[in-house]
Amino acid sequence: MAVATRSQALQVPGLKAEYFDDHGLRTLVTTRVDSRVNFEWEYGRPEGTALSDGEYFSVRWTGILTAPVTGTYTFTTSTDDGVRLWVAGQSIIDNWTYQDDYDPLSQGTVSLVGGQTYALVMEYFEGEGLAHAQFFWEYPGQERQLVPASALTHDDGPSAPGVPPVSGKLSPRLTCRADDALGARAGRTRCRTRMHSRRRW
Ligand SMILES: [Ca+2]
Ligand SMILES: [Ca+2]
Repeated sequence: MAVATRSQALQVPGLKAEYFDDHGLRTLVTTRVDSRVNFEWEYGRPEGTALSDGEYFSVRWTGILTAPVTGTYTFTTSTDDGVRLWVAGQSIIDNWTYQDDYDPLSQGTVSLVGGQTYALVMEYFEGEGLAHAQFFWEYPGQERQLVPASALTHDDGPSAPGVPPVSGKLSPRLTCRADDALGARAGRTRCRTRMHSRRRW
């Protein structure tokens, strides 16, 4: 697959962020710029958006990632609930499922060249209850950190080339229950999933 190496000419800081008022990336209600992905929404509605509430929404971040060094990059997402990540057109993380509260990390690796820029797409959905989304990287000489705003830009245009097609398909609705001790104690519903986070090393 072609690696998207980009010109700097039309790039502006931050990621293009599209917020959808459903958990399948269909009903776009707000488009804005997010400098990076580091959100703890808890039970609330994401501030600054037209989402109806903090349940059943989704987000697509698109932009351009600048690689500081040459080497193997490990990308890690921490999300409640589902997440998909593409870098340079490659699927790095595909965990479009309801996340276990205690195991929200998804991970994947890709080799990048220092000084080059790469197309980036991160998609996320929230089902019910708590919600958060964070995006980390690590690479030779750099321990895991949030991907900083300084590494993220996007094209100031109607669409970002290199974005892979989005199916919008969601796994069958899984059973949510509040009858386990922890969920009851926390006053919240937990969603059980039979799938575990997929890790690719
Ligand atoms: Ca919620
Ligand atoms: Ca949730």
